[in-house]
Amino acid sequence: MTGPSTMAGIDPGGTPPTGAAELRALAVATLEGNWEHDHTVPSRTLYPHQWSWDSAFIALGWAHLRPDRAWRELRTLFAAQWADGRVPHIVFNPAARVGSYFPGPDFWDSAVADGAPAVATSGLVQPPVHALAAWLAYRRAPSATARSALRWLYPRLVAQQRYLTGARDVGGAGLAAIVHPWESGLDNSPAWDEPLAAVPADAAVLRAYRRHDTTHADAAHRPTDLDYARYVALVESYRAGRYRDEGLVGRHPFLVECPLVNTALGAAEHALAEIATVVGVDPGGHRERAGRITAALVERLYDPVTGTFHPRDLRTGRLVPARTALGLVPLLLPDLPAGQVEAVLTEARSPRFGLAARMDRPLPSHDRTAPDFEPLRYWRGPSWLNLGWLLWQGLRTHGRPELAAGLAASMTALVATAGCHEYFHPDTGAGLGSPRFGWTAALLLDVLATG
Ligand code: 2M8
Repeated sequence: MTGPSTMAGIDPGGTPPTGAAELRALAVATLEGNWEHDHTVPSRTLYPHQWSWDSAFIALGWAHLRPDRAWRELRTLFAAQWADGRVPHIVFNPAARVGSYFPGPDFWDSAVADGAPAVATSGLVQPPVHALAAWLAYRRAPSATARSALRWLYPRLVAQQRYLTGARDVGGAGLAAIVHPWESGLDNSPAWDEPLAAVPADAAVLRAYRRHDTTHADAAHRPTDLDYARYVALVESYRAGRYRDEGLVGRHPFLVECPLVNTALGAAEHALAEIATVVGVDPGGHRERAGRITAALVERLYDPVTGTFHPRDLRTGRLVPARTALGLVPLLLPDLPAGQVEAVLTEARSPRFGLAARMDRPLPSHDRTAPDFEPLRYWRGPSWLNLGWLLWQGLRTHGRPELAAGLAASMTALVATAGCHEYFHPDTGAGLGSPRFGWTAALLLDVLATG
């Protein structure tokens, strides 16, 4: 692995800059420092392999800078796609130090599955934001090379959708179910507490393994040992069935329909309709599927009583009561009905999330008025740029430029004050988690370039 590099005299670990040009240079230096021959690591310390949704966001950042790397990033990820269409959430770099991440390739043992690629991967997925990222990357930097990359990606993105709406439609209503909190990307969100409580595990499981995250990050910011034991137990359950999805009901203890995963699924069909037009395919089927996903999302995950979206626990049939930032993400869907658009905007502007044309504090990942809001623990309160970016896209899609500008200013200020951290304190804006974090840099570049 190469060490962090610097560009334009900017040290990604040094004092954060304030001007737009300096900020851009910091983001560029961060991406350059995390580039690893054919992909970008989220972080050199905590996450030394390729992560699926990180790569989608990161590709969008590269499109502003080195479009060749945007397409390389996505090609590397999709080269590890499984025969059933799933895009693994981690693609392991064989050159990375053995033991540099837990759970590593031995633990996942992807070779037990039929149709896994030659390279070692995890067996889970992450939110399918890749079609959207590929489409936006193309729009930001259209070229013949980009068109040919889209032609290569298109059937693979379609296969990804087919997997999620086929094998993963456990609830039978046209939405994808997740089998692990890691599949949501918001691993430790309070949204998963209730469904996770049903997963049998005790912290002793961890004595058989060694966590690495708490060596690189403050344990008080990371999931508890008991939650981590449940994460491990869930992987063991899925792996024991060789990562097959048939008959998950009854044998797998965590099955949830997540608003973010399913918003990404719908947004992907909208993006695929655009990509289809570029590559010369009829976009009609994608538009129809997008409409069906949005309708199912509203029908199954919107609660008219709370006025926001919640995950649905398929084992109990109930919506999970926690009001997290997951509830705001459906605004990304261009065909979200007006009633839900207004409801999400009301939720976002409430004291729970504080969205405003002039924001006094960053967007939190969880309801800041909730008793289980934790400003330091990851995904349970801190502010993340990818959640901000998804909401920012939604605000622009639904014609709310003042709110979009307020959110963009808040995200920019976070990096200007603290640097390209993984996440930020939701009150003070202090940088938390890993420094020099890939998607923070990439999405900042997109916000700065798009205004
Ligand atoms: C975090 O997840 C990994 C497991 O996949 C971890 O905690 O070790 C999450 O923030 C996830 O959304 C992200 O993709 C990953 C890499 O940045 O880190």
